[in-house]
Amino acid sequence: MTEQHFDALIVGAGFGGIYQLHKLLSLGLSAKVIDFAGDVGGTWYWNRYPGAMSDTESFVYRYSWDTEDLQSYPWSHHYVKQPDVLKYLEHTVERHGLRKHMQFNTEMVGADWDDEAGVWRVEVNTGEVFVVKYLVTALGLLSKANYPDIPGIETFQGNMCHTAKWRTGLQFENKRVGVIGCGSTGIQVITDVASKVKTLACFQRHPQYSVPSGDGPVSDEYRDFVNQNYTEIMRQVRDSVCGFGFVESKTSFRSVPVEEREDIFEQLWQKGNGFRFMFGGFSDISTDREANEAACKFIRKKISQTVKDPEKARKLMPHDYYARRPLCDGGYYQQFNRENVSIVDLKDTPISRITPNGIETSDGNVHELDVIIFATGFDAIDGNYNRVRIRGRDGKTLKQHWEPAGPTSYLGVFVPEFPNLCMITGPQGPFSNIPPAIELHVELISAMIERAEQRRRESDSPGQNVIEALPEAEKAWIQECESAAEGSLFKETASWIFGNNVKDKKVALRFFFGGLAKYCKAVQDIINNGYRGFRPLGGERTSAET
Ligand code: NA7
Repeated sequence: MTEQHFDALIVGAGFGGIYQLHKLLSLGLSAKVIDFAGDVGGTWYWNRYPGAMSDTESFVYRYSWDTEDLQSYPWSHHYVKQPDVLKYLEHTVERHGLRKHMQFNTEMVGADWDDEAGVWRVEVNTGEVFVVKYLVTALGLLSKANYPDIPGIETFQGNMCHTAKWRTGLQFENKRVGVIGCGSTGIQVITDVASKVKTLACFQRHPQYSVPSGDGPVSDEYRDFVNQNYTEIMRQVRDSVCGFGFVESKTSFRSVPVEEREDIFEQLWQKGNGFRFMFGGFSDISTDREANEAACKFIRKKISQTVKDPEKARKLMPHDYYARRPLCDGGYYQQFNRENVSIVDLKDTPISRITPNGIETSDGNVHELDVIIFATGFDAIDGNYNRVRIRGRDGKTLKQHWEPAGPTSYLGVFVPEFPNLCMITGPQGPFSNIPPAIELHVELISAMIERAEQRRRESDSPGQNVIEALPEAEKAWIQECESAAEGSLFKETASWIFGNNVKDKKVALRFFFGGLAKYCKAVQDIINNGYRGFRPLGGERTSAET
């Protein structure tokens, strides 16, 4: 068993791990990134399914900290597709000389805190053990694939693939293809493959509301404008609620005259983007039932205008709240005008089993297929944490800590009794565009580590210089998250955000819904108040003593 010693081990080589590595190296620390994958990319390494793209616009789906790169790195369209994002992350790693600090095909299997030595001992699948002061987990919000539990799945004689573990080279052209799931991923796959396959059967349990993405090539003038305003754009992102690069509306639905409301929805529809549609025209689509229903009605109208077959249109129309993570697409509903594309409404005829030839529904019909694509989502947020042993002070595992109430944290980053464990986008982090949320976490973690290291150098009791959230701080943050979600229709709508999508998973609030600006302010307040909520570092006085 080989031991490797570093100041920090970072688990995950996606957006979070890459930036964290860069930050820690620039602080003069020794650090290593490991990843189960064969190369960099995180989510974007695995999700290579046809049509995969970010639903955040290109200009804000990137790091803000490398100004020169921000202004010079090319992007051709308003949305970046999976190969573009992967290339961008590879480019960032090369540009900053990070690859030599990374080790791939290496999976964390367990991590134990050694309280006496003040280190984490991290076991990986290669037999090595990493002994580090800081363990930073950049495991990704959406990385553990959720496979459906359908009887007979193992008997299927065609090809099966989950979108989040896409096998490049999987042949679907001119084949009979079935897609299970119509969330963000399902609609992207369906939109992309519909014209390439022989037949496409879309197995849909709950239809979702989707609006156009508004994708298209970027003009030189647009790019010049963005470049000239990048500093202000990135400042606004942090000062906004969702960080999608537009200003959220402060206008309530009811304050707008009835005859003007439809125009606003139409403008949002034309402009594109799911988050803009939900938050850019009215302030209360996700909180006011009447406003929400008006948005639903508008989208349903668009579905009925787009989809020519009234029966297909009926099946595609959602009737629950518009309160899941908002979707956008590049022509999803239009695909159902193709003769070869059908929709199987699983509310009418649930799947009974998978047979060697296809999928059998409760009406006895076997939908014959050559390929089944599972677009069935993720065991999100805590899924990746619960499958490994992470043992903190006194031998308690993170899983045990989270068992009673669901996954909790202080600021989405720190957990009491787990010293020097720092999670990038852990549970109860901001519900927003992901890169800015990641940056905020990396910057907070780096500042905390820098402070602990400084104290360690100054103090004669280095073992005590650990970053550790206090239990009361975690409780207070849970409370903050609860209040921020108060009145949100998201809370009344089942989705992966609360863990409803995975059998036996604890249903709990997994995000801070207060927005990026409030999150930044909360962090700043904590720092300004003597790092409130953290165990004092060795030699420091507690707030009760000062
Ligand atoms: P989602 O949004 O969790 O969607 C998963 C879809 O799969 C959804 O339509 C589910 O239906 C469906 N599903 C899951 N299990 C089954 C079974 N057993 N049978 C039929 N249908 C099933 O995951 P995505 O990957 O699309 O998107 C996740 C996030 O990634 C997205 O929000 C973006 O942030 C990127 P249900 O609605 O549960 O009835």
